[in-house]
Amino acid sequence: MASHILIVDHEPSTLKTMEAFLGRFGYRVSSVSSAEEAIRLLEHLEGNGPVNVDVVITDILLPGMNGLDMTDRIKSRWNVDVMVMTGYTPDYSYEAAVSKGASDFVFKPIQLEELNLRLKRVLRERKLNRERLEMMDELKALSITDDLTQLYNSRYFYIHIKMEIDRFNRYGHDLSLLFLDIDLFKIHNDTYGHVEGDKVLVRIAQLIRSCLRKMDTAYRYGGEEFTVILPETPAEEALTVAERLRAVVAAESFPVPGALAHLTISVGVTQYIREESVTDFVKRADAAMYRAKQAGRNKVTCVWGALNSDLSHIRQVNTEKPRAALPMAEKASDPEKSPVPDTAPVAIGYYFLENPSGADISGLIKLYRLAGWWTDPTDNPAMVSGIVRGSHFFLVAREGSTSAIVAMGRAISDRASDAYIQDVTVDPVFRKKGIGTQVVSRLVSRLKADGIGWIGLIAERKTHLFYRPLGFSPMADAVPMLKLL
Ligand code: GH3
Ligand code: MG
Ligand code: MG
Repeated sequence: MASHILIVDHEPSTLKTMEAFLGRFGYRVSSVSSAEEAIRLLEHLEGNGPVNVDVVITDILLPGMNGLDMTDRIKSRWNVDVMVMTGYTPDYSYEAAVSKGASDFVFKPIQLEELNLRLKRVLRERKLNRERLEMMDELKALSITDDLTQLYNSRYFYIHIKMEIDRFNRYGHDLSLLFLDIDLFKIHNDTYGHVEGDKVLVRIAQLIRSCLRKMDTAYRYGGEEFTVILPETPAEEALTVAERLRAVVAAESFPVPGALAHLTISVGVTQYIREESVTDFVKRADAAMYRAKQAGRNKVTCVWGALNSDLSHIRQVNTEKPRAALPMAEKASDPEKSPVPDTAPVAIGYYFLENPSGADISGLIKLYRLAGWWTDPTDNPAMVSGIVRGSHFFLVAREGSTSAIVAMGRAISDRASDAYIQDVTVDPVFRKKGIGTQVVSRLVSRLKADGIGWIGLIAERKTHLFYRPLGFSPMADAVPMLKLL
């Protein structure tokens, strides 16, 4: 069924243009000219069954109630996404829109093809969230929790991980798994007794839960072993989560009669490999955890690639001295000095694109498709060429020997002092070589040289961590957006 978009703007000409444009893409479009009318329409729909509006796109400056207050009202009552549009005004900020629950923010004058891209992203997230909620509801009916820790049990772990693997096969989103085991827990039990040991399990379960995002799920896998499923998360990001968990547990004091005990965990991290079985996936996470034990415990170890394959490589984090005085089977490496190993070095050149050739356009369409942002009828050369020309800077990375475009990123600046970097995409074959970071940092340098002081980066949430070292920080949890201060 076509997505239903409600446009709120008091300019009849804007309404007309947007209606015609979105209608061309097959959306069902309604429009009203004030916030009050929009709310009345949603109330009317509610009276007749579930509200079938998917996204409201609203101007901020409206005759009565403004767009931000309307966003607040809508988000508190209905499961409808809101995108906010605004012209240049110092009165309303991106942060203000986000704090009211807006899913995205677009500057006027609206670039229609950009609006369509952003709308697609909002709709895609919406679909994923809806599916996840439905899946969660189905599973709630089963007996799925562990009585002691109130985490999910291992039975549910296996049901859920199979579902996430199915979703991986459909959407191709990264999927990572953590395997946690309490270090030397037997000694704790032997020293303080089983009841005290149980309290530790309960507390560690709480700590795990407190470190996770909404879509992540934690399980008591066995006695003192836990697993965490991280959907839409690459191993690099899962490593960060694992390291946070490790550090939080290591910093915790566990009260025991007359004393405070300290405990640590060892964590294995791995990412799902297409086509592999659930067993292989879980085994690899367990093997990664075992390596963390071998390396001295209180460590995080990530295994990339199938075990025993040439592609498999391992990285350890946490260079803290282990608490357990056991021999180190493997030397822990310094994460700063040993980044994710590269497969083979490639020569890459970076170029600002102004007049794209036919081959360039095909390369860019390929990248947009790979990013999953681009579907018919938008992938036409004229449209892509328009995007290149309409961007403040459009940067591409070319592979040296073939000149083929393997990565891109663009900057758009709607005001003299602000710019946004977006559409940063690297061909999967060329990932993990720092190319995306180069694209972003070169765009940043050019924008700064242009005197632009505020640079935002619109990126998929899962790629945020890659750009942290460039100085970007998340602006809000709700929106995939980073701000460079
Ligand atoms: P390692 O660092 O190698 O994991 O050492 P460990 O002592 O944790 O490992 P081992 O597998 O030898 O022992 C696991 C211990 O976990 C055994 C048992 O005392 C404890 N344990 C397992 N399940 C429970 C439980 O439900 N409650 C309590 N209190 N302890 C448990
Ligand atoms: Mg164990
Ligand atoms: Mg243990």
